[in-house]
Amino acid sequence: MSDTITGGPGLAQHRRLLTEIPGPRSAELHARKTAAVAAGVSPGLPVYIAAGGGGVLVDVDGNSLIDMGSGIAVVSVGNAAPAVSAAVAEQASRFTHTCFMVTPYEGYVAVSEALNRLTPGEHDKRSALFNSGAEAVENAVKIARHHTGRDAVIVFDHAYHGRTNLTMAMTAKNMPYKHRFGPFAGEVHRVPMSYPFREPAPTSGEQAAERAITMIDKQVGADNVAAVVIEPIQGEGGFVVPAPGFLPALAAWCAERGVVFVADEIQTGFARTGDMFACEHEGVVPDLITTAKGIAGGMPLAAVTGRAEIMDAVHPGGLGGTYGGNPVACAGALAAIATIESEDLRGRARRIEQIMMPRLRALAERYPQVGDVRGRGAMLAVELVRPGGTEPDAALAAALNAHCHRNGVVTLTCGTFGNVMRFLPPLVIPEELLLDALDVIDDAFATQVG
Ligand code: PLZ
Repeated sequence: MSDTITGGPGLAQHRRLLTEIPGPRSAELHARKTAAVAAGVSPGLPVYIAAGGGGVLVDVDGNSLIDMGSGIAVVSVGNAAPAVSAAVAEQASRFTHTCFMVTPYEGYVAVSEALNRLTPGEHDKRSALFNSGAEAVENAVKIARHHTGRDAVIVFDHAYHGRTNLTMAMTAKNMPYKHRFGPFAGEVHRVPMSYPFREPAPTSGEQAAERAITMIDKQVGADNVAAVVIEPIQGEGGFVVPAPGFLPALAAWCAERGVVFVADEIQTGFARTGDMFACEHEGVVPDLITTAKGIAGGMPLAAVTGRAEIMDAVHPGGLGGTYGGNPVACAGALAAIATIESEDLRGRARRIEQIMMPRLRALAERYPQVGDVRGRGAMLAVELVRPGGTEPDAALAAALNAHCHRNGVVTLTCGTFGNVMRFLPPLVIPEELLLDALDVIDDAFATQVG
């Protein structure tokens, strides 16, 4: 059955377990994986997938699992979304590659036009396309340095920007991302984030911005700073939502000091938080914005979009790559973007928040181990602590996560301290499935909280 099954929203939208998780066929594949694939590439839940669609993943044993991770915020339009699959198949049958730097094609231009139209701000914009989020971040830094003639890059505590050498330097967390992979790129400076739950005393967004800016001024010097790079809501670092006012104050300081303000919306972008981009929530208009993940319904594509005068500062030939803006990925992106707009997936993300938030808050009332409930739209999390304080409880997060997995709900953890359970369902997930996943999460607390 799993050999012939096709995906998409036509898949039965239910949770159904036929075997234990992982099942025997997954276990067999995992033994092959262990013998063939580098140990450093390590799946969090080794069930091998045969098909996906709507809000489910069907594994090679025929189990149907609820997808609460979207492959880390990628398949927001659903897995194997019909419009994406059709556009990809159609493009793949015409041509799969020319290299845009050799002989160009319309899809790349059309994706750039869409990005210029959809990203915050009415100013003249340009885009450049790449393959991965890390590559987009690298290029945003290249462009900001070229434009300003300055070297320093400012990043934040708990930040995640990728696994390449420069983006490892920009990422905060040592294990597993950086440990023994140095030396790292220079001129990357880290300053404190606004992390309301972990402030020793109540700190407004403006105060937190002032704290960061003072550190930049004193330790780096504004005139040496090319870019401030920030995730409007931090992803891997723990779904940290900065206090209101933090992002606008940083953006205003950047504008005053000629620093390029880069919003890394690789995880938050494309309707995930209920707005097309998370920056819009506070009316922040970044100079450059990096996107990937949700842009193309699962096809590898990433972009830098920004002010024309900054983007166009780079000399012809200064930006590129063999595969960046691959025509098949661009076809997927155009279909995904059309779906986000026509199906009002922003509205769907808000609805998911309306359904999930009260349930997560109820958990916080029942269990003192839930220290914080936060996020926006379909990017929500609970932070787990020892009762009565803020001491992180990563073991509890792992136990809750494992309970969900055993019971057919694909959940993810995150956070500097590994103590955050995060929820990133496809925006098209049917409501009954979401409610079923919430019941499993409730059950995880009932059975795992000691
Ligand atoms: N910036 C904000 O979230 C990718 C990482 C998974 P790539 N996040 C998932 C892992 O463990 O590797 C991410 C992100 C933000 C940049 C990136 C990097 O995007 O497409 O993984 O390179």
